[in-house]
Amino acid sequence: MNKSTVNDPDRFARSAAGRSVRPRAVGADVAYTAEQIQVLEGLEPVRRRPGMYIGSTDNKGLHHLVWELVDNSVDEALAGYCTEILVTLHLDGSVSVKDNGRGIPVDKKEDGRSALEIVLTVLHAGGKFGGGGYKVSGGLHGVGLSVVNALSERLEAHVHRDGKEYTQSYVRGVPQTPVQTVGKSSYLGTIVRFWPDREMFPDTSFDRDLIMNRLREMAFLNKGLKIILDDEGLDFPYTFYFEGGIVAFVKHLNHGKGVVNAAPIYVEREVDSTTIEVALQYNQSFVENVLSFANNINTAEGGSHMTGFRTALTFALNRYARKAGLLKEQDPNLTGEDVREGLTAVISVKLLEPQFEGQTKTKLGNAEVQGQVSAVLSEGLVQYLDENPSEGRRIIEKTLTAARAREAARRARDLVQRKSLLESTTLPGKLADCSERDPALSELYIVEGDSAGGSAKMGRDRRFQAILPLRGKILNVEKARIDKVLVSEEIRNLITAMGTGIGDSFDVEKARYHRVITMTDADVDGSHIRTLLLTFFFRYMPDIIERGYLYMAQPPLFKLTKGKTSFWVYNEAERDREIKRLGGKIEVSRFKGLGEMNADQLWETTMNPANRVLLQVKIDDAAAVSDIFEKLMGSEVEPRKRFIQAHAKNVRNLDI
Ligand code: 0RA
Repeated sequence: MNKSTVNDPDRFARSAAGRSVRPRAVGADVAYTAEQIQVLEGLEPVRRRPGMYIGSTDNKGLHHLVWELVDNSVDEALAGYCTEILVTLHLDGSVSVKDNGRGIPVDKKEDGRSALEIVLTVLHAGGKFGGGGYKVSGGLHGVGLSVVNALSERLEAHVHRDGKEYTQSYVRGVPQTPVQTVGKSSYLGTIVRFWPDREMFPDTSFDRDLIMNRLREMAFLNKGLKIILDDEGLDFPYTFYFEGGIVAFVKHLNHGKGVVNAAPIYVEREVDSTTIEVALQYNQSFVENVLSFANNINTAEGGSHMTGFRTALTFALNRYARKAGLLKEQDPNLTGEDVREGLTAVISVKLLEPQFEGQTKTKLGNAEVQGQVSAVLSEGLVQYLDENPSEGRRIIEKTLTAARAREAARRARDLVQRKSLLESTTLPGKLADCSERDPALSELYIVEGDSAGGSAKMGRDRRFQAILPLRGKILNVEKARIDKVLVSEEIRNLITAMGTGIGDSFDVEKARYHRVITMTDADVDGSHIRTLLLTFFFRYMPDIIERGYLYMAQPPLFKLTKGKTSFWVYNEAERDREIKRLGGKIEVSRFKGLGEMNADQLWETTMNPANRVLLQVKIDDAAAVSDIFEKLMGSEVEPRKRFIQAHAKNVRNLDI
C-alpha cells in the first residue's frame, strides 16, 4: 500500500519514530502546580489498582490500552465522522492511533482547562462527551483515555481541528504543559501515541498478530471503514477495508471450504435504533461456526441476539422445508442442531445501551434484542428462500443429512453406552502404562507407528511415561461424525487411555495424564497425523487443551557428526548455525523417522525432560490447525509452513 493514502501532511508517526524518549521520572524535576497534583490524585486509583480498569497488567491488560484507543476512533466512525484509522507500532515500543474524525474538542471548560486535557486526565470523563451514538463500551473496554494516560510513562495527543493543530504531552497522566497550538492544519482528526509504563507492565511488548486480528475483525464489523496497521519493523503496512462488511467476514471464515449456498445470505435492518446485521453461509463440514458481536465486541457467551438468531433460523428453515415438501407431514421438525451443522454465520448488533453479562461479561443481556433479531432474520430468510428456491433446497438437504446423522449417532452412542466401551476400566492392550498413579506427574506419549512405539516403550522412563502407539492415520474427525469416530479402534484406545470418557460423559477431572504428548515424525505424514490428533482433541476434548495438558514433541531433523561426537538439531537454521560454530568436517544426516532411532536415541533427543522440546498446544493453535486442515492434506509446502507457524510461538529450536 502506498503510505501517501494516509492523509497526514506531517507524517507524525514517522517523524517521531527514531527519537529516543527518556521519560522524566515523576517528581524528579517537575515543579507541580496545584492542578497537576489534582491530576495525580485523580488518576492515582488507576495506578494503584490497574486491574480494576484494564483487567490485569499482563499481556492482555497491556493490549487493552490499544483497544481503548482504537475503540474511541471506531466510535467516531460509528458516529459517521471518521473513515480511516491508522494504528502504528513504533520501533521505540510505543503505539499510536490516528483517525480522521472531528478531532477531540480542545475548547476551554469552566476551570480553564481544555476539553482534551479533561478527557485525558479525569476518570470517566470520556463518557460525557459525544452523547448518544453506538459506543463501543462493553466489558473492560470504554474505560476512557485517561486510564491509558495514567498507565503510560509518556503520552502525546495531537488534535487537528478548526484549521489548527493542537498538542499536549503527559508523563504518567500529568500534563507537561497546557494544550499548545502547533500551527495551521487543514487536516481533521486525532492522534494519540503512548509509551506503556514499564513500572506498571512487566512486559510492554505488543503482539502484532493479536492486534492485526482484532483490527481485521473491526474492519469486517464496520463496512467501509479503513483500518491500517503499520508495524515500523516491517516494509509494508496492512490495510483492512471491506465494502461487504460481515458478508466478507463469512466468506473469509469459509475460505477454502466447499460452500452450500453460493453467496452468504445477508440481512440488515434497524429496529428501534438497534442496527441488526446477519450474514450466513453453509459449508460442507459438520462444524458450526457462529460468531456474535454487540457494538463490535465479541459476545463469546452469546446472549439475546444469539437466541433470536437461533429461533429464527430453525423457524424459517422448517417452514420452508414443509412448504417445499422436503419435510413430509409425518417427519419431525429439524432441530436447532440440525440447522446449525456446517453453518458459518456472523451476527452483529449495534445498540445504544448494551448490557454485558455472564462470567466474562461477554453475554448480551438486552432482552428486547432477541425479538428484534428473530423478527428481522425470519423475515429476511423467508424472503430469501422464496426468491432462491434452488439454494433453499440445497440448504434443506444439508440439514436433512444432519438430521439423519444425528439419528445414527444416537443409535451408535446407545450401542456404545450399553457396552460401556468408553468407560471400561480395561486399558487398551497396546498401552504401556506408567507406574505413577498421580495424573499430575504422569505423561502419555501418543506415538506414530508401531516401530517407534516399540523404541519409545524401551527408551522411556517407565515410572512416569506411558506409551500408546498408533497405527497409521487416525480418523479425520472433521470429516466424520461422532458415530463413525466412535467405531474407530485407534480412537477408542485413545479415549480409554485418557480415562475421561467422551461426549456427555466427558470429565476432564478423570484425565489419567496431565501431559499428553503427540510424538510424530518430522515429515509430512507425521504432521498429518499430528494434525488429526490435534483436531480430535480440539473437537472432542477441548478441555484437555484448555487446561494446557496437550503437547507436541519435537523430534530432531538432523544428526551432525564431527569425529566421534554426534549432535542432534531440530531444524535447518539450527543445523546451519551449528555447522558454522563447530567448523571443520561435519557429516550431516537427515532423520527419516522416529522408527529409525534406537531406544536410547529416542530418549535422549525427544523424551528426556532435560533435553526434549515440547510445544504446548493452545486452543487458538488447534483452531488454526482445524482451519487449515484441508490445505495441509495437500502436503504443499506453504500450508505446512503455516502449520508450523501456528505452533511456533515461544518455542526454542524452531526457527522458520
Ligand atoms: C465527541 C465530540 C467530538 C469529537 C469526539 C468526541 C472525538 C473523540 C475521539 C477520540 C479519538 N478520536 C476521536 N475523535 C473525535 C467533537 C464534536 C464537535 O466537533 O462538535
